[in-house]
Amino acid sequence: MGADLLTGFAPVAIAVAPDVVLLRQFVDTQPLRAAIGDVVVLAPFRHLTTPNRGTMSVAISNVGEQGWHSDIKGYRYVGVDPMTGRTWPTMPANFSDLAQRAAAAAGFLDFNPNCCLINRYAIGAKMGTHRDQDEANFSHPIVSVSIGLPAVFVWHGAVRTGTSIPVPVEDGDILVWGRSARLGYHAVRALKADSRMSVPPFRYNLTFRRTN
Ligand code: MD3
Ligand code: FE
Repeated sequence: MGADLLTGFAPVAIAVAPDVVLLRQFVDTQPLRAAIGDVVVLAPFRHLTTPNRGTMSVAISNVGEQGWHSDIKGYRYVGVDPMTGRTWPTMPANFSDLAQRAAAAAGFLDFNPNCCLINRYAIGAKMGTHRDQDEANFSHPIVSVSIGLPAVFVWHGAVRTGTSIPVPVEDGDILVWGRSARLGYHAVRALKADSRMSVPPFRYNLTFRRTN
């Protein structure tokens, strides 16, 4: 495989577990940050309420035909943003192109996501162990792009309490998982302050999915 045109680094695909592929330093995130800044004017970041009446430490927004939402009624996808009453912003072309390209590099051809959840982690924010199961079709992979401060993903696999594999991820890293790993349990550890990229002190994650 040749040097990556965007980053100048040789792309390296690492198998974290069966059907879980990490693409380190796959993308220059600067254009992605610009696109995030544009879309959150239309669909602002918000801290959602969970069915057990907690508040998520991660702030979220969405782009695409559908958006992931949570309130006391449960987790689900919605075509209209409950905060604004408008449809979600159109998925930027550089988002969908990247998701398709990363999925293909990880061995998942023809991925065509219809939504992208944008997560924003401030220092201390975390995501507890869960699996992505609110979609109507699990035959599609998921592509996750890390932007900004480094974090530690944790892969548990088929059993919530199973052996955990910590995966440190940095700006520009992409994780792709599907097939036997599609319903695997995973988490993100509490974000720590890090001198590598302190302004702004956030980690963003783009999670591309096909819901149908
Ligand atoms: C695969 N968000 O929004 S990576 C979600 O970083 C969500 O914000 C993560 O999980 C985030 O539902 C996206 C998901 C993940 C985490 C750890 C893993 C996938 C993994 C470890 C190994 C393999
Ligand atoms: Fe998840």
